[in-house]
Amino acid sequence: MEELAAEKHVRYILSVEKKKDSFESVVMEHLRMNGAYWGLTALDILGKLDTVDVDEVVSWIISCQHDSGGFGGNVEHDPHILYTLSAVQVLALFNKLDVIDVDKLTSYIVSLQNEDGSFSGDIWGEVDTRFSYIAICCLSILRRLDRINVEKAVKYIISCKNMDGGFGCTPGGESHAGQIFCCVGALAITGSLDLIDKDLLGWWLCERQVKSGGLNGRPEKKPDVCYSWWVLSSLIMIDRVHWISKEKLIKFILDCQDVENGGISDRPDDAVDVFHTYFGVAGLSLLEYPGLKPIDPAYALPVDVVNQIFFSKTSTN
Ligand code: GRG
Ligand code: ZN
Repeated sequence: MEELAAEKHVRYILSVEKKKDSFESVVMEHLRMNGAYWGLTALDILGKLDTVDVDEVVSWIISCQHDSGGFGGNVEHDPHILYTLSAVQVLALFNKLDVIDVDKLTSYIVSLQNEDGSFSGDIWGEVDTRFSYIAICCLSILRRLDRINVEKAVKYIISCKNMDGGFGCTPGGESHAGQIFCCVGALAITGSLDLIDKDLLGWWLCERQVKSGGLNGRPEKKPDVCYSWWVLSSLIMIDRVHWISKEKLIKFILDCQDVENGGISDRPDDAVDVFHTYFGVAGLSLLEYPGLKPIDPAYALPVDVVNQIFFSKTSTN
């Protein structure tokens, strides 16, 4: 079996960051905040975050915060809750959460909660369980969960639960592994996992493993490395990870590497990108692949970063 080409992946991630005029960077312009989270978290799991200029990243993040408190995907881009979580996560990686205006950020997220407990992604109002997860994850990291109505937020998430045990983006929406990660993650963070039928959901999730060892996101779909995150983290949170073959999944992820130039793709022989490189490395971390830092399945941050947020002596509430 191939081994993890860790050094090559580090070099690939650093090169994408430097090539700001490349095709991938131009396409990703509006997603730069998410890209920063994917690349930097992967570097941290690989033990190489110290190769990054912290001050440069932090001042760029600060320049993406708006008066409303929310963050844009890049300088002068509109704020959205999707980029706001990435900004908070990157600052957490560097232990720099104190550089931002937490009250303003908190009030931005609080303003996005709707009467039924759901969350909108920005002022335009689209509702999705992705945004419920993001709001809950962000506020938990900032230790401000008490500022929203958690009970209603949880009730809304449960209203998106389907007969097959999975979750969709709104009530009645088809079960999808990405939405399941969001709903299970939000329920884990709020201590509400007892509201899930773990055997039923575990059954749906473990059926996502296909012959090649990879996982898909819905029945009849192709396997894709990013589901090594969405499905696997959910299985871990509900304590059913032993229902899939870890060895076969490790092999599938390793088969998606570009062992010459670094990077990981969605499936073997496709072109690599930072998104799948991150989810491949994060998936291997969840699978306890040697040499990688462990990652927390609910917060999607390295375990030592999460511990530093919640157990450091200097942090106050
Ligand atoms: C901190 C990890 C982290 C996430 C933040 C944005 C977000 C919260 C979660 C996104 C969850 C989600 C919906 C993921 C799915 C992404 C994806 C691969 C969508 C493609 O779906 P389809 O159905 O593709 O078009 P398939 O794989 O079914 O062909
Ligand atoms: Zn994918």
